[in-house]
Amino acid sequence: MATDPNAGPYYVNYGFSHGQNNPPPYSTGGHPPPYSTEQPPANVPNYGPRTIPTHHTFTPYQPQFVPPHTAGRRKLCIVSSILAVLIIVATTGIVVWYLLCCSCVSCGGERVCVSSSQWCDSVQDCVGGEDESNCFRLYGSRFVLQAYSSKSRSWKAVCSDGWNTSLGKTACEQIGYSSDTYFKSEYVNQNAGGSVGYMKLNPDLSSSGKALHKQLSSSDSCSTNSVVTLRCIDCGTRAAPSTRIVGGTQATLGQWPWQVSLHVESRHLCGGSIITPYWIVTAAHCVEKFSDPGLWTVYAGQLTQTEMSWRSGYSVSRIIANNYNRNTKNNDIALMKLSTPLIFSRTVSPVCLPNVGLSIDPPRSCWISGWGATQQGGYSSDILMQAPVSLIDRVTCNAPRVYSGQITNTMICAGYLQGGIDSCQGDSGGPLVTEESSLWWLVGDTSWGDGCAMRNKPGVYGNMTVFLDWIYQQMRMNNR
Ligand code: 4AZ
Repeated sequence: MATDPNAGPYYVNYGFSHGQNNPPPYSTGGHPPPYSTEQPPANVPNYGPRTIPTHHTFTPYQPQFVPPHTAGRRKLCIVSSILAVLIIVATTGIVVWYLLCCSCVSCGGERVCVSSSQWCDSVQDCVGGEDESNCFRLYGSRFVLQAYSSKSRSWKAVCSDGWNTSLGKTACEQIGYSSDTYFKSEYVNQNAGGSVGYMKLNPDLSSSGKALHKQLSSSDSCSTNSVVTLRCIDCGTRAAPSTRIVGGTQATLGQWPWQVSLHVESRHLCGGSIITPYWIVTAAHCVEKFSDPGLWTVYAGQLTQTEMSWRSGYSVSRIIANNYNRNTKNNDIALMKLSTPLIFSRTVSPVCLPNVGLSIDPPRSCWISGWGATQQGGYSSDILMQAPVSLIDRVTCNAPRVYSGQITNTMICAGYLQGGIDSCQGDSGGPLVTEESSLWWLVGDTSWGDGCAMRNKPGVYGNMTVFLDWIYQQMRMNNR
């Protein structure tokens, strides 16, 4: 990590947002209407201004003489007008119907159109079942449990009436966690839910053996007026006392208990973050050349590389890289699954994944940590280093003199435009975290940058918020 204790923060305040209202799987979004109403057809009659006679003689009961070709033209005119009106009405109707009812979202990789009203309706429409597999999510810093309502095509907080630990464990499994890490369910005032209306457990006892989502119905009332907050894992806390730091400094043991060092052939290559006892988040570019899990050893709970050299680490059973593009550096995230679970302690514990609805907007202050180089082109550090960085909004980071349009929505910039403090070679895959509501959240994974700590070249990190659905999907699909 390249650091300069004298460099100060640079703040620019623009928001960046979650796709928090999308239906469960990835929405293809913004469909243009299938019909354009902009240009009328060329044969539509002309309704331009006509001259209206102001003085005329009215003769009652005297049929006027109309030449035969004029009568035919008038008829044609009336028929065309009626046709034009019908076409406009029909087109408008189709567009309204399309927008209200059938905005399509795709099934996994297939190009099947399943309406958002078919997601989580207990009927499998996608061959892979994607439309029924992502029906619960955790919202905001309080972890409010939300279920997707196919009826209202929106996410609703789950009413706490009738809730219990067993249901909490089931909901955690549906999200992607193991019931082994279940921490707690609590109840909070409905306003914390960030949604209107509820999903409520059916009082009907016959439904209790069914899948959890089938036991819920959308409702306007909830007798306790409280909703479920669900903690699937005790994440984001650290036992170590935090010290005050200006610029980059050496970390102390337990300060970043989710930080791991990833080794190939006994050498530190990349960093990573613990999210569960089995799963590590890292960068896809770290595993691009070394995709065989057998090559890697994971070290947790150690402060120095020297100590790792004589201790044993954890072996890796699976590596799953996202759809990484080495040219654009898009989707630079990967997951490693350990062969044996980590034992959590004062020095080894998970960071929280950023829930939907969590406000983490620039210029929020965050922290980076790692054993990477302490200067551009230099050696990696023996001791774990840490530095404070500020999130930089995408517009600023895409400016011509910064990254000139290279920053996509799968990336976040953090650091300082004046340079001085940054991540560097060897920090890749490691955490960019922030503290909110007394918990630490994973905002990004160290990805790339033009050099280290240079002016107008801040660090670029994978945007964890947009990878959330992918991470949970992988954890659900690879839970054995
Ligand atoms: C790297 O090569 C790397 N300054 C990581 C972070 C940054 C640059 C390079 C950001 O691992």
